[in-house]
Amino acid sequence: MEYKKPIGINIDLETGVIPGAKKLVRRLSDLKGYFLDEDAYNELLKDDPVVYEVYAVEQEEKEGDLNFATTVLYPGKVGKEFFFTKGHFHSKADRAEIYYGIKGKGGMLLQTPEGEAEWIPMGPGTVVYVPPYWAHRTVNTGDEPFIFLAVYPADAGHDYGSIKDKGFSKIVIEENGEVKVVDNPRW
Ligand code: M6P
Ligand code: ZN
Repeated sequence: MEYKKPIGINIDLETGVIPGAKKLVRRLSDLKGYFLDEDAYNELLKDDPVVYEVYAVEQEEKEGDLNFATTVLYPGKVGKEFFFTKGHFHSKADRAEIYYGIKGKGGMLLQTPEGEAEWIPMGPGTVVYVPPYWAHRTVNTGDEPFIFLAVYPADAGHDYGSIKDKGFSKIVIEENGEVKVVDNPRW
């Protein structure tokens, strides 16, 4: 039997960087069609800001193994809508996931395949259990980077399809200086 080497690694709790991890950068241009306010989107696109970065340590897509990743989700809004991650179901839909808040302020939108949505506020120390079958998207509702760790089965995969097309049934906006989770008018 060949055994893999264990990994022990320190996350930089200020920046979210995992040394040696694979880095993925998502800019606003990668999120075309995701935000409601198209005029605000196109205006902001001139600068094409980085919306989030992911530092992932991933294994072969095999049952039983685990991946982990930090996400650094920058503060910002497109119109009234706070910056968010794309959001996905798992390709193997019954795979669960754990998130752990490290820095900043935000939350997670979760949704069943039938469109029942839940909002869970997150800050440093918050653990979120994403049950099997729930789509999940994180949102930065603060004014500094929102940083968190995610641990997920190596064979979970990402299914972006229906979220890309329809979004979530709820959106997270700022109105009169308040964070509000309201029905998505396009749903
Ligand atoms: C977390 C994990 C990753 C995911 C990332 C960004 O770190 O859930 O699997 O890729 O967030 O989210 P998304 O893939 O939806 O853009
Ligand atoms: Zn996931």
